[in-house]
Amino acid sequence: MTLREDSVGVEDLVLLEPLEAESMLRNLQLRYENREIYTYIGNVLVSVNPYQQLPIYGPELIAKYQECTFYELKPHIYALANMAYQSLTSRDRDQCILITGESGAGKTEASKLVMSYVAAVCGKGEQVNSVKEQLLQSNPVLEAFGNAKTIRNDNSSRFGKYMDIEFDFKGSPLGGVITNYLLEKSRVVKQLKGERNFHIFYQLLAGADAQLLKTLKLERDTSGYAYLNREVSRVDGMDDASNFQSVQSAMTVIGFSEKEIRWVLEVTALVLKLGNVELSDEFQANGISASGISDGRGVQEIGEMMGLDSKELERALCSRTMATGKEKVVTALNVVQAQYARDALAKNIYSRLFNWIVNRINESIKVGTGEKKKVMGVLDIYGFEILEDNSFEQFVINYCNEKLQQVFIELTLKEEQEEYKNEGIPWKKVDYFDNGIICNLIEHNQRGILAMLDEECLRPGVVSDTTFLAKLNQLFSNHDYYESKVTQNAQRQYDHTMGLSCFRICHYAGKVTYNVNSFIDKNNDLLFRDLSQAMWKAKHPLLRSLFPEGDPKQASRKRPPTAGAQFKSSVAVLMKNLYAKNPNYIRCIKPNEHQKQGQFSWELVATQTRYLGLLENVRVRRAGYAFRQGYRPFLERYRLLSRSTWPRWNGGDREGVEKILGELTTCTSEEITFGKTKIFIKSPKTLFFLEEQRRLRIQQLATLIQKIYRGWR
Ligand code: AOV
Ligand code: MG
Repeated sequence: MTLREDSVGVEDLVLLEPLEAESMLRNLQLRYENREIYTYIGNVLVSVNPYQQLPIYGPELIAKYQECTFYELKPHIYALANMAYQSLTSRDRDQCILITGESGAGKTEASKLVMSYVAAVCGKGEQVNSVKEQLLQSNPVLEAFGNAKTIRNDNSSRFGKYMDIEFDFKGSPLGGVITNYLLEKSRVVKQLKGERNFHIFYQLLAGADAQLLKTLKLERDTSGYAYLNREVSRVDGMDDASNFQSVQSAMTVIGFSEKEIRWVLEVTALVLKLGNVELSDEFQANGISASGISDGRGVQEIGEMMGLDSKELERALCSRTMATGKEKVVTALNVVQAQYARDALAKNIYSRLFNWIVNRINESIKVGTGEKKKVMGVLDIYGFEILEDNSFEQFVINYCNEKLQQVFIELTLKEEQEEYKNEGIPWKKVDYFDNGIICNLIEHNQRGILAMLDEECLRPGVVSDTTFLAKLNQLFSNHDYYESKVTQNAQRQYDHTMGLSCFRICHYAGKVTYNVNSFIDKNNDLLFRDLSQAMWKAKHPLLRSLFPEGDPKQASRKRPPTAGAQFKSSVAVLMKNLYAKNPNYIRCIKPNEHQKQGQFSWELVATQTRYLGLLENVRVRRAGYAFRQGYRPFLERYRLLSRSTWPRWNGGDREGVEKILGELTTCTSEEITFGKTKIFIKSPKTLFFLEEQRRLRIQQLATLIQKIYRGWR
């Protein structure tokens, strides 16, 4: 390991001197410019997206990293994956790999590199290989249905993913479980300028043969579909048609039957076709407009494909049944409402299809409950988001990141503490920012923002985003991490960038202003009962199974949990899962906004390092001892510096290390501490000094050898 500060900077930020935001950035930049995209903070891996294929991956390097310990070779994702896999197998500790970073920072690529590393080093044999294939092939399927081109990333994951890979006692994979979080379903019906819908739609239209298109009643041309942004249909370097073939074969490898694949494609086609259902004002009575479907053929085809009378579908789209007591009242929807209903249906069909696919994959890769398993979890989840306009989605995403930061700090500290205890070194308290108060502000069971939102959603009477906001403003008027126009006015702090319908949270990563518009609607996430009932009547087996609540027998069932409540409980499950495991972190950084190689935007990286809390991470790590290493490797490295240990040393490892340090340095016990198995060094300077001495000594030895060699000649 190169511990000197040389042309490519330090390989471990813990050794940075002086430690400031600026020196940290400079170091990352220097390394990036030298194509060194990986840097450590202790055992945390920082990865800067190279936006180019570097010759640093593949079987040969995997083999190399497999044989070495963590710090022996250059920082690399393989070293991290290796460390996790080794502690899983040899120390029998369940592991999790947490990959965070903003959109386009390289999380998904990192998760695939980890998976490919593990697949390459774990077990062999026909059975094992088939499990590996299934696990690896889940990626292209989930990416087809869950990824899309956005302004930030041509292959952006629009869902969060956590995957447990399960191993037997020998370390061979048995299977796994995938959990998905919050698919961005609004994309199904609308995309921002320059963005695309989910990849699968384009793959299907480009890759299906004429026969399949005909059966699905689709046209090849993407411009004929209202749900597909007309201005972008292709992505540079992405071959939709050939990806379509890969997705289908991946589904087959995973275990989808031919029939199931057909169902999935049919439901996908249905969503596209729904977008083309045109609604118009059909008639006006008593001054109230009602909607009707203007394109009869389209709806006829959809009905046929769904196995549902098209009149029934039309009724469900254009009217709403309300039950008041025992009576049912049917009201006609106006065009805007009917369009809303149509889009809600399309979004629901698609997001439920996505969940169904995840469940179907899980069925294939599921491991029997009886077996004792070791688990490696891989989390690839959206990073902290501050957009120009932040809504409910950003709110829950940022909440999740707030929780992850909490896990991060707590587990990093816990790990440090444990190491000190194991090594018999006294623990000193470390000061750090505890974001528990912000988590609480959001998630408190009775008084948190999510609880307030639920209360508003369930409250009878007139509720609106405004009443919700008023409630928050009142409740949190004195909260240190909550701001609103109202609290600002009270404190005479006028901030004109903040609108009336906004509230602001001071997250650990920075302040974010949320606009409450549509919070209630998005949290309710209700589909008109007419629509779910109609879907349940459809004969299409998959479509029907997606709407169990449409079963009239279920009609009186309890209201489903709100989107916020669902998200909160899935985050809680995730946290419990993570706390039970040994964490390994990959912090991904996006170097520029243009998806271009070689460009390092100082500002952009500075913001991300702040969101990721990297400086805090280094501080925690350095609060005690910046560097620690087992006695044996330390002795091997610096043996040549002392006459006592060079050229021969017959004593114990620890004594050897004591001899070297005693001869070379005048360090106090404050600076150097001897643990049970490791030497702990407080300041990087001591280490740089040793490294420099080692470099000089090697030079000296080399000259000596040359002289002897010349003498011989
Ligand atoms: P993300 O997962 O963090 O974004 P990706 O993993 O999709 O980001 O990375 C974005 C793109 O960067 C990839 O498609 C690659 O082109 C490139 N890239 C990332 N990592 C590497 C690497 N190690 N080597 C070469 N190219 C890389 V998002 O899913 O948008 O949050 O929601
Ligand atoms: Mg991704």
